[in-house]
Amino acid sequence: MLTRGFNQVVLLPEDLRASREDFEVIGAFNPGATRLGRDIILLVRVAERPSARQRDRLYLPRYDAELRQVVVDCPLAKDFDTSDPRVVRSHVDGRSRLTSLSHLRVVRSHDGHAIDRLDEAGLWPETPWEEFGIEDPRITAIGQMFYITYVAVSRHGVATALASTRDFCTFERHGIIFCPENKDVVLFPETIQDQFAALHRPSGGARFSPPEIWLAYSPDMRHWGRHVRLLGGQFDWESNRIGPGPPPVRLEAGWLAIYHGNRRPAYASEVADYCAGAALLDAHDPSRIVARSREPLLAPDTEFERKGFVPNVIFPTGLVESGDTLLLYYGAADTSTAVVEVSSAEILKSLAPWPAPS
Ligand code: MAN
Repeated sequence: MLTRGFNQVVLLPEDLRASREDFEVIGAFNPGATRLGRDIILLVRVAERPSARQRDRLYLPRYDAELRQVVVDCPLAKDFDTSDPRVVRSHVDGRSRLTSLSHLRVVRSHDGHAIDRLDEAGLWPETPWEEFGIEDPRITAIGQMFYITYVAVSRHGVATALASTRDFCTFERHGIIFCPENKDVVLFPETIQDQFAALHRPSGGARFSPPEIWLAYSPDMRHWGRHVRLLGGQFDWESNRIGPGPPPVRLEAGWLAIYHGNRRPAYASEVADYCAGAALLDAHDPSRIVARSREPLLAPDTEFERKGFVPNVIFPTGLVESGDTLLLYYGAADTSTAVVEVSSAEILKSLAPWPAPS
């Protein structure tokens, strides 16, 4: 485990006003991060839900692309499995719904810690593929452009879409780039042998799909191929789920890719800890792993990581270099945005050579 530098919450749900009077903000978390001029920009996932409560009903928000507005469905609670606070599953037709609806909001900071401005700008659900919200953005700067990969959730599944911006005031959408089930797609900030490269996490829960991170290439960022399996959940702390965190960052030693791991639950309704780990990938051929974490780099520890909408979650999504230090942004307990200062040298020192010598 790393010695943590300055580690703090930078944004809480109560810092944001809900988009409607009958909604409440329950999460401001899992942010993309980048530098723009002198500022650090965070593109934060804001999760909202109806504030109405009635014991026998659920209040499930969704964006209706035909009506072009958010609507709330109120089915009977007894018809759903409600053991996971994030998602409920119908006993009637087996379909799943999210309990909140997320959009993405721009936040600015001059030092990466204090929030100076909460902008109105951002990305909101707009298409049928975003019916249950847009989540967990990652930002990659390439040339003058910032590319944003984000998770688009709908009745058709969990997909990844691409958007771009120059200024974080206006955004251009480029549609779905990885079809369901695929999320946690992160773009490398440089081309590799003249191709764009991405890490992605296909088919989380399908019968023959263990938790794995894959690598893919593209000539234009829209069409992806040359898929290769990069790494799987090898250790207990990453035995259930594993997925890319922030976009990889180029160090002298190679590509540093921070990811999340989630342990297999001990009982059906448990959501076990989400921790952060890292891998060092070869600079010229990122399909080659040089070293990786055997133990979590960061595990839930502070009160704000241990308590919240989903307790015991560290979900890293943004990374900004600041000299030899890295500012690592993460969602804490699916509730707030936190930052921790970590030294890249210390991360590298913590990694074990891979494949492990026999
Ligand atoms: C899933 C997604 C994330 C969330 C984690 C932890 O991967 O819902 O958005 O942060 O679980 O709950």
